Amino acid sequence: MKQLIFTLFFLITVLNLYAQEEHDLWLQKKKAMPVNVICEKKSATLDIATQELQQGWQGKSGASVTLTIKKDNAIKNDGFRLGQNFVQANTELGILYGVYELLRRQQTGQTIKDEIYNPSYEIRTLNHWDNPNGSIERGYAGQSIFWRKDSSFIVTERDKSLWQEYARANASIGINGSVLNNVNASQLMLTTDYLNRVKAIAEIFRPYGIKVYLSVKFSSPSLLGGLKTSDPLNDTVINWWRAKAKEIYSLIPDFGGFLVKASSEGQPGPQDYGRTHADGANMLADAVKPYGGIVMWRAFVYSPNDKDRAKQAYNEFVPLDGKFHDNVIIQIKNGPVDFQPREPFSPLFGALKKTSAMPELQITQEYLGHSIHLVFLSTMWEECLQSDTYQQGPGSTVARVTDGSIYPQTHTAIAGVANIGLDTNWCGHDFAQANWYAFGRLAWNNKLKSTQIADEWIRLTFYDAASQKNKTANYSSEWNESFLKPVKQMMLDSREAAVNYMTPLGLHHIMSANEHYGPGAWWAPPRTRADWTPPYYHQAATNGVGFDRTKTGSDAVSQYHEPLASKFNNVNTCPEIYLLWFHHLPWDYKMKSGKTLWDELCYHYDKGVKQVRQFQKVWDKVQPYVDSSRFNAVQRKLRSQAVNAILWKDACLLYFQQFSRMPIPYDIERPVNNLNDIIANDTRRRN
Ligand code: GCW
Repeated sequence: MKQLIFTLFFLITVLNLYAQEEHDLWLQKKKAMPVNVICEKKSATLDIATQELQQGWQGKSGASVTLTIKKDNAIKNDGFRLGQNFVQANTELGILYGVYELLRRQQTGQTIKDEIYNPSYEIRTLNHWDNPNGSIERGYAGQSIFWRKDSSFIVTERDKSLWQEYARANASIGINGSVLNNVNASQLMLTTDYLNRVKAIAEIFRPYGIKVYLSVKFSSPSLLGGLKTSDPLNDTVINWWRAKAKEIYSLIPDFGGFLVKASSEGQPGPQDYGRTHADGANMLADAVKPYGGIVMWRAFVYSPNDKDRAKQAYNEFVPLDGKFHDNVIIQIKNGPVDFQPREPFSPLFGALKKTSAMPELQITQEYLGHSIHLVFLSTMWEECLQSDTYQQGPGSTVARVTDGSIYPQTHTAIAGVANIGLDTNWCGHDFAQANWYAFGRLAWNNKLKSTQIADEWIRLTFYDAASQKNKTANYSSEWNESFLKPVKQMMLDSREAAVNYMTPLGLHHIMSANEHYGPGAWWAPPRTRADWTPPYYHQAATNGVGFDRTKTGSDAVSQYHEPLASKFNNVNTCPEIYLLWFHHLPWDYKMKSGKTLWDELCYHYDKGVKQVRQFQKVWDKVQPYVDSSRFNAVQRKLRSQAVNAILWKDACLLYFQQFSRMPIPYDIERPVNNLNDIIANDTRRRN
């Protein structure tokens, strides 16, 4: 009996330890060297900075590090100057960020020289699509860390410690804002119970420099306040919002502001009252202005009447350029349709010239295999941020037209839709943590390369320094060769692999309806909005496939500056990665490779599957370097990913083959699923 209890106790402790590694993200506990921290001032933020140094110092044993707050014009916002033994900044938060950078550089073996680090964006936020009942829209890692189903508003010790860990993780990568609820917002969020909980969250976040924001429902004055209208130009409505802002700021003096999804996918908005987005955004912006708040107004709008959904945000917002107040920022998804595995950048970037514009990226993998597929999204975001809009000639990248480099913006910002939930590992998939990390790093420095980000993340998350002692003398070089190198390559290839087995050559929006996980190119029940059905996007027919957005088609190409408009318009110069986004082409169209379009499509799907099969081999081989809990979890997920990749390939090839009427090249593995079965399963799952 005694033995059994002991064994159980041992097992639980070991399991907990393992879970702890998943839970600690890129902030794995390290054995620290003694360090002497010299800091003249005292504050909660500076105490954290000091403590972090003491707990994580990897430099010379007994070294002294000075933390100095001193005005320096070369340092912007919460930027900092860093040397081996000092951090200097204009603000306390700058000191904290500098400390995290110093420790990161020590832990990842990067050089530390006297250098200034300035953030690319002033506001770097996570958007949580968390509902008041604790569920998360497009969340794949458990329930909300902020809200609970039982609508109990008691703030527990567990809540507090989780929020603190979350705040610390964010601060360590420079994130400084959290929108705490879904953009499909509930008016409940503005009631006293919820606002008091927001206050409690803000108090935990404050020393880490994380401001809280809320998504608001535009019709709240009617729904909550009982007003007859929520018309943004109506005085009682204006006063209702002013009073609400006053109430919020009396609870949370550093409240960040509002995020708004309005007149979009059925959400109420100014257009319900015959007003414009500018009328709506400005009214809210004026309400928070006296307190220094901002409004992030989403440009994610489309209606079923338009012939091309991809054009609509541009059409609605460009005429309003210059009409928004200076504390409004237009939040624009990276692509013109949705967060697809690949889209060209939204043409709104580079079109707005007198309005602050901010990119919205999706960290949660709604269209990229949820928390089942291993997909490192950094390369996708890098592709978007480095896309040239040509707004002011070559070099006007999305990064530069949003970070204030091309024209002055009153505020600069970037948002990432979070993938965080109550799961022990926060993100559902251990590798999905890398996407949270990558978002923060790119928000801080939008010129960073994905290879550096992956390198840092792997070292911080998986390198077990303690194990060096138990193993060979040159464990670190062995680890670099046998773990870091192959795992990094797998991560860097993973997004292209997903594009290959899901939506190659510019295909998009052909996923299964509702849950957006598997394939669903066929889905088009009668009386469904066409722009919610895949055939609207792929346009497959016997004469070919793809959406004609050329000048003779929907003319979406003309929303881009030259020379891009002409480049996309001409089938010979359009990059093949965007081919079927911009062109409808016959199945036997000759590709650059010499293959027909049909064959090329088949080989892309096949390649995607092969890449995932390869990832499985890579992972199996690195087993000696990973704790068994994370090893097994990732191995299981890779198996599911492979099954799903094969399903995508089979479904898409068999479905499109009905139109191409051409054989699948004979050197490609034959489908193992029947199209009818796939469709039947898909339909069953949805009913
Ligand atoms: O991609 C779609 C999602 C919705 C989401 C919407 C949006 C929050 O399927 O779940 O709603 O985008 O971004 O507003």
